[in-house]
Amino acid sequence: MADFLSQFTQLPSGEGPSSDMKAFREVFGAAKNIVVLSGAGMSAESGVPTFRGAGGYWRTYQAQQLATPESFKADPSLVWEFYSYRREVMHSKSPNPAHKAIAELEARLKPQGRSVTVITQNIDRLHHKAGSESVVELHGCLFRTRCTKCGDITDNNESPICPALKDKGAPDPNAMSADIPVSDLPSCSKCHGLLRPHVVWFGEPLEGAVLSAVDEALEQCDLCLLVGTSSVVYPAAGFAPRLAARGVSVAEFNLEPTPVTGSLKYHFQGKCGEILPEAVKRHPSEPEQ
Ligand code: BJW
Ligand code: ZN
Repeated sequence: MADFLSQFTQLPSGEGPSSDMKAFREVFGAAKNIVVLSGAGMSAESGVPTFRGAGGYWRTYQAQQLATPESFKADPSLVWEFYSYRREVMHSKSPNPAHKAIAELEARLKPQGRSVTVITQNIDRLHHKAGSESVVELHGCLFRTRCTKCGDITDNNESPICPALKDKGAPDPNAMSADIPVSDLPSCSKCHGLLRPHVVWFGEPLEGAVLSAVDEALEQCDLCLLVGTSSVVYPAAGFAPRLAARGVSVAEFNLEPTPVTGSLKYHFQGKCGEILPEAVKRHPSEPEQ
């Protein structure tokens, strides 16, 4: 334990967030309703590429270039290749120690009358796979489709999602675009309309029910763990500063500082798969199981 704590040197007071793990552990031990707000960095150690930075390219495109309704309208085949590739990649990916620590935390705190709610920007389902039960998917899910004609939303775990996308979507910058005709792209079983991934692209509103669930979780929250997000995409980027402004302790776990770091109580720099499990392990004040 001494070795683990010694890697975090405390910043002088008044100069930004603290990295005093011992102080964080005391706040953690007393928290009743914990919110975990996660981003792509949460899944990085599972081998899932993040959005921004060097790993965020597919062919010659930055991931966020393709995550727009305009791109889908202009070239649905290209955007489906991108999402089909990401779906196929996920079949070989598993939750990492950070996902597992959060899931175990929820199960451990529940009998104590304490809650853990995950609000994730990720669409990869790894929190569910790890066993987390209370999960709000802010930006949708890679394994759900929505009909562009009738609006029907369906779970879809098919591999490949349609015959025309079999073996397509190679991420190599030299890969040729498959140019699949719309009639051969995934289609609705009810009305034959073109399906799209049930995810939230730039410029699109988040679902009302999702935002209500977020409001409720943030309202109850007395400790927030902000894990692996660059905190540049709204509305998610506003959640932690909103809590911090209310005096709620927010602890950020990231490889680097982000635009919101300065407004938070704690910042722990490093890989979340290494730091989080130690940070949320059983506190001495908790009953032994
Ligand atoms: C590690 C690690 C390790 C790595 N351990 N850490 C207010 C102000 C300004 C702009 C706006 C605003 N409100 C709305 C906007 C516009 C826009 C926006 O925010 N733009 C900004 C870029 C400026 N927002 C929207 O358009 C949103 N819609 C909206 O607000 O609608 C309003 C509306 C109302 C009524 C009618 C119409 C509209 C929608 C945003 C949707 C975002 N969608 C995407 C794609 C989802 C589908 C998919 O996955 O394909 O969501 S974009 C992409 O970014 C994805 C992510 O969820 C999201 C956030 O990225 P994330 O998770 O933070 O990843 P990275 O890669 O950026 O960061 C990884 C981090 O991990 C880094 O910090 C690393 O250091 C760290 N890390 N390894 C710990 N091992
Ligand atoms: Zn339909």
